[in-house]
Amino acid sequence: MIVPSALRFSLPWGAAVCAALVGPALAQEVQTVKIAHVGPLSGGIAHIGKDTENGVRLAVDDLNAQNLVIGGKKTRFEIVAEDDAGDPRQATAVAQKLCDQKVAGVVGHLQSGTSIPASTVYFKCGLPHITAAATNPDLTKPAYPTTYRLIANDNALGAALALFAAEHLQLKSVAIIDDRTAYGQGVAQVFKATALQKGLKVVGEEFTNDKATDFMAILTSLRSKKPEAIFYGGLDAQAGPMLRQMEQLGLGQVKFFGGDALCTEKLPELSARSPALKNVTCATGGASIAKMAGGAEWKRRYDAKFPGQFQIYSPYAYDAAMVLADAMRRANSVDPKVFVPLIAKTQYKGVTAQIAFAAKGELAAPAVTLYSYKDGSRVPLN
Ligand code: ABU
Repeated sequence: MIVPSALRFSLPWGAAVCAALVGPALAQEVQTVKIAHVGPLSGGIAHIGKDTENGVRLAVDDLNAQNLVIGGKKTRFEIVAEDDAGDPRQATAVAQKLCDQKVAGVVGHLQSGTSIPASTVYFKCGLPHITAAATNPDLTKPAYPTTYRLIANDNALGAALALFAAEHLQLKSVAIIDDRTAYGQGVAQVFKATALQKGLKVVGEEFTNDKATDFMAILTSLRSKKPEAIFYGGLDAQAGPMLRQMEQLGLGQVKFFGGDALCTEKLPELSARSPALKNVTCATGGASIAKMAGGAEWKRRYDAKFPGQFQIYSPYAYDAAMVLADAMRRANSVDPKVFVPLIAKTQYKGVTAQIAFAAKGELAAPAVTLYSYKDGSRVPLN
């Protein structure tokens, strides 16, 4: 057959135009990927929950700016923000809802008491979750392939504080209070074990709960034991009033130690700017913003978007969302069944650190930072 020359040339040219103008739009169907954030958005530490949620919001915006194509589809990310109110039962209900909703991954939960029961729900439905804040070591004990932690755990936090008390401050006696939560009790036990190993005397132990506001009775009881320091395993919502009441009871010179959940930007306000704030040393499971490569620039962007809301773990929540998306990108799939096995093999340069996971989903090389408060602001000591 003889093809007329005009037609011979016009057909391929027409096809090329078609591919250039129409083809990519047709080929790149858009898919929406839901990443959930779960933490307490109500109750005493809603400000910490909001901070980590903000971290995920920033990550979702940054991911969308990258115009990722996964599995041949243009991929838009969306946040699903859920409130577990810091309550274990609400946390498992939310976890089941997210399984049913078929979100792709979860950043959360924020607390150990909520993360531990929720982790079993996620394991059963094959949904990955990465916590940016829950620190009880028990979270990773079952070695679920769906559970990851992006910060140091309480073994590191409690031990670092006890070593600081014994070796740096050369203290000889300490009293311990915890809030009976998985986190508070756990971090207090690690602190106590290391303190005893280092020769400190534990002169008194008391407990409270994570809703309490009046600590006069337990502080009065501890005052008679004359501790040089008090360790509190609990949240900033209790630590703030506790510091104020220590001052009122004449314990204003007693050193005060605590883990990450009280080591917030809001602690000065919660303590009504008590002079006892100057005695606080607290530990968080990661590097300070100043020590993160690109941390200052990230914080500038966060503050511009969420003024006055930074607390502790939003950069880790940001990286947790990025790690989930990175596994999807490497797997070329947004299906958890396909990309979950790749999370364990993560090598991701995040804002917070170079991220890789050790066995059971713990971070491979977590940092610990100690902080104190000067002139009403939190400042890193290392
Ligand atoms: N790690 C502080 C947040 C509270 C928790 O682990 O329960």
